Amino acid sequence: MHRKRPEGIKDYTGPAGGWGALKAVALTLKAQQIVQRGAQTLLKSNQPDGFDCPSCAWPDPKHTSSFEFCENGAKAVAWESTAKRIGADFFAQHSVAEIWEQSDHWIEGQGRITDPLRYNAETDHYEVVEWDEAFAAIGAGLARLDDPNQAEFYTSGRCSNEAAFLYQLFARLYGTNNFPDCSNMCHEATSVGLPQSIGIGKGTVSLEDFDHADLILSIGHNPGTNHPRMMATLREVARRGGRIIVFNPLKERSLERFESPQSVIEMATFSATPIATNYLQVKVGGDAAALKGIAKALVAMDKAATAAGEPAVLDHAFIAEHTAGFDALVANLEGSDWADIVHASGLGQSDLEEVARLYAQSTATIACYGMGITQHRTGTSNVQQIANLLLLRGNMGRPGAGICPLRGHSNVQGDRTVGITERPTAALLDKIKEVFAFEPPRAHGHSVVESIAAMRDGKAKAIVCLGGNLAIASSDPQACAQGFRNMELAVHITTKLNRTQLLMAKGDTYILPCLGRTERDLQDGTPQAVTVEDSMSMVHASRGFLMPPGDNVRSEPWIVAHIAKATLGGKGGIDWDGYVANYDLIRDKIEAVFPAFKDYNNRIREPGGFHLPNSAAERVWNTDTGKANFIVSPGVEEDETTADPTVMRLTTLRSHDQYNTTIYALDDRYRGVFGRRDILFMNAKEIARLGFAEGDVIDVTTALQFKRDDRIVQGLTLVEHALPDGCCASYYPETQPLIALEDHDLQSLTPSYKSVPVQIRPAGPDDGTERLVARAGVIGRSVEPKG
Ligand SMILES: Nc1nc2c(c(=O)[nH]1)N[C@H]1C(S)=C(S)[C@@H](COP(=O)(O)OP(=O)(O)OC[C@H]3O[C@@H](n4cnc5c(=O)[nH]c(N)nc54)[C@H](O)[C@@H]3O)O[C@H]1N2
Ligand SMILES: Nc1nc2c(c(=O)[nH]1)N[C@H]1C(S)=C(S)[C@@H](COP(=O)(O)OP(=O)(O)OC[C@H]3O[C@@H](n4cnc5c(=O)[nH]c(N)nc54)[C@H](O)[C@@H]3O)O[C@H]1N2
Ligand SMILES: [Mo]
Repeated sequence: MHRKRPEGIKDYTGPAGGWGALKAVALTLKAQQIVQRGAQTLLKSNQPDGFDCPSCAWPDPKHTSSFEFCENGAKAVAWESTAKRIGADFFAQHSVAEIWEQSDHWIEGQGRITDPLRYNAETDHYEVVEWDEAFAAIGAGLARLDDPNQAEFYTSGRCSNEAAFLYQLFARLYGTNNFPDCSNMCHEATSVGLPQSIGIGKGTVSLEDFDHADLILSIGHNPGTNHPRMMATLREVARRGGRIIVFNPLKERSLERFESPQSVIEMATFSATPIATNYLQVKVGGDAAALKGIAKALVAMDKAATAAGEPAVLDHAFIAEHTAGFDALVANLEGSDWADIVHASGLGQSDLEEVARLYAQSTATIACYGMGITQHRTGTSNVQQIANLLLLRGNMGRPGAGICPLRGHSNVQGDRTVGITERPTAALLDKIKEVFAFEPPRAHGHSVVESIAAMRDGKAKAIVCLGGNLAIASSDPQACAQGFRNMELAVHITTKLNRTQLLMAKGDTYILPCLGRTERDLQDGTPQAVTVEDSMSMVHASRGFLMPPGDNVRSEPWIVAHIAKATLGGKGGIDWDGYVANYDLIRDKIEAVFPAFKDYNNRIREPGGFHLPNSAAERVWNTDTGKANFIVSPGVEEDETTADPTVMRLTTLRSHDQYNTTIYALDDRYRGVFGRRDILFMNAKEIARLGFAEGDVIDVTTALQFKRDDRIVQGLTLVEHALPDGCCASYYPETQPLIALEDHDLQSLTPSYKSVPVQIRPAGPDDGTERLVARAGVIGRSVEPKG
C-alpha cells in the first residue's frame, strides 16, 4: 500500500553505510570548497604522523592501520578545514542583530574566524582588536571581580590535554574550581556512577576485548551516526557469530544492517551485514526497569539451577571475592514486581527473560552505552545497573568483558583526566600544590547547570568558554540567554561563530580565534604536537599539518597562557611563555601531577601512544568498601507517574548530519528525513490516539512538574516512526526550550535531555516570545530579534 508522506519524509530501506556514505562525503567536501585538499587531509586522519579526528572518541586499531573511512569523521574534518573565512569585512558588513536573524546552520557555515574581535555596543558590530589589547582588557576584567568564584571557566571536549591542563592551572591559581564542562551534559552520570560501583569513572575495556567477546549489549547509543568507526568492530563481532543485543526505543538502521564502506565485496554486491541479533525497543526512560528485569530473571535462574543441582548462573566466586552489596541487591530484585517492570520498560517479561538466558550463555560480555542511558533523571543509577549486571557474572576485568561508555567529544575524557573537574579530589589538589607551590581553592565549583543558574541569578559575572556553544547545548535556553546577557565579561575561544557568541554581555564580549586539530601549530618556529585520550584510555599525539586559516589565529595553549599572564601577572611564578614555546614542558608538568603519565613525552612518540592504567580492569576496586559495589536502584519509574494519558515522554536526538549544535546539513538519511528537522516522531497508533494524523503541524509543551508557559516549541510536523507507545522523539537542539534547567539527574546533574514529559496540541499562532532555538527547521530564528 502506498501512502503519501509529509514533505521530505521517505521510508529508508537500505542498510547504513555503503555508497550513500561515500556520496555524502563527496558532497561535503564540495560544500566546503575543498575537494582536492580535503581528500588529502582525510588521509592524515588518525594516522601516527597525522591528527586525531575531531569527531568522536572511538579508538583506532593500534592507530597505525590504513585509513579507515568514516563519513561523519570526514564531515567534521571538512567542516573545520573549510576554505571559507570571516574577518574584519564580514563583521563590518553585518551587525550582530542581522546575524542573529540567520539560522545556526548559516551562522557557523560562514567559515573560520581570522581575527580577535571585541563587541561594540554602540554600533552593534564585532570589531577587530589587537591581541594585546584584548588580553589586557580580559585580564583586568577578571582581576576586577570581588571573588574569583564569580567567574565560570567552560570547556568543550575538543581541546587538547595541554590546553586543558594550562586552563585548569590558570583558573585554580586565579582562585576557583568553577569548571562547567560539556561532560556535565554528557557522561557525567558515568563519572559519578562508576566510581561508586567499580572505583573508576571510565570504561574498562580495550579495543582488543571486542575480539574476545561473544555478547555485546548495546544500550542507548547510535554508533552508525555518532561513532561510525565502531561499526567496523560491531560488524566483525557479528560476522564471527557473536551476539549483539540492542536496547533502543528507535530502530536505528546501522544497528540493524550495515554495509561497510571498507569492504569491496559488500559495496559491490550491496550485501549488508546484519548487526543486532535481538532488538528490544525499550520505552524512553525505561532502561532502569529493563535492566532490573534482566537481573531479576538472572537471579531467579541461578536459584533454580542451584536447586536442580545444575551449574550456577551467577559467578559466585567472583561475587564473594570481589563485590559488596550482593544480598541487598538480590533482596531488592526479588522484591520488585514484574508488572511494574513490564509497564515501565515497555518490554515483555519473556523478552527480558530471554535476554537473561542469552546473557547466562555468554562467556564474555561487553556492555556499551551512550546518551540514551546517561541523560535521564536516573542517569547515574542507570549506569550503575549496567555495572550490576556485568558484575553478577564476573564480566569485569577479564578478556572480552567489561563496561564501555561511548564518550562524546574526541578529548572529553582527556580533559577530565588532566584536571578539568568542578569537584576535585583532595589528592588532586594536594598534588597541584606540591608541584606548583600554591594553595589551590578547596571548595567545589560549578558544573554546567550550576553555572547557568549562577549566571541567570546574577551570582556569576564573567565567563570564559574554551570552545563549545554552551547557551545552545545546555537545557533551558531562556536561562542561558538571561545568564550570558548578565555577564560583565564574556570570552569565547573558538574556531567559528555560533549563537552563544551573539548573546552579548552587558559588559565586554570578546571572540578569540584558535587553531583546529588539523592545522599546523608552530611555536618559535617549531611544530608542536598535542595529545588526546580516547574512550578506551589510549593517549596519543595529534599533529595538524594544514596552513592555519589566517596569520592572526593562535593555538589554544597560547591563548590560555596569555589570558593567564594578563590576569595573574607574575602570581605563582608560572613560566607561561616557556610552556607555550615547547609543549613538552606542559606534558612534563602533567606527568608531575598525574604519575600515570609516566615518561609521557617519550611514550607519545611511539606510534599508537600508550594506555593509561585502569584499576577496575585489573580487578583493583578503589571504592569505599575496597570491592566492586552492587548498588540498588530503588524504583523502576523515572518520572512521577501520571495517570494523564496525554503526557508523552520526549527524547532528543542527533541527526545523521550534525555534530552536537553544529548542523552540517538538514538530512537524517537513515531515519528517512530529508531537507528538514522540524518534526516530532511518534508511532501511528499514538498519533491517532491523541487525535492527530501524520503531517499535522503541532506545538509541543512541557508537562508535569516543569510546565511553564514559555516552555514550548512551535510548528513541528508529526511524522510516523516505530517508537514504543507513550514516547516521542525530536531533534536536539531545537527542543531545548522544553527542558528546564532544574530537570536533571539528581546525582550527577546531567540534564534529562532524554526523558522530557511533554504534551502536544494543534499549532497555534506564534506566541511572540523571543526564543534562542525555537522554530525548528529554521534553527534559531528568533521572533523578536535582539542581540
Ligand atoms: N557525527 C556525530 N558524532 C558524534 C556527535 C554528533 O553530534 N555527531 N556527538 C558526539 C558526542 S558529544 C556524544 S556524547 C556522542 C553521542 O552519541 P550517542 O550516545 O549515540 O547519542 P544520541 O544521538 O544522543 O543518541 C543516543 C541513542 O539513544 C537512543 N535513546 C534515546 N532515548 C533513549 C532511552 O531512554 N533509552 C535507550 N536505551 N535509548 C535511548 C536514541 O534513539 C539514539 O539511538 O557522539 C559523539 N559523536
Ligand atoms: N537536548 C539535548 N541537548 C544536548 C545533548 C542531547 O543529546 N540533547 N547532548 C549534550 C552533549 S552529549 C554535549 S557533549 C553537549 C555539547 O556541548 P558543546 O561542546 O558546548 O557544543 P558543540 O556543539 O560541540 O560546540 C560546537 C562549537 O565548538 C567550537 N569549536 C569547534 N572546534 C573547536 C576547536 O577546535 N577549538 C575551539 N576552541 N572551539 C571549537 C565551534 O565554535 C562550534 O560552534 O551538548 C549537550 N546538549
Ligand atoms: Mo557529548
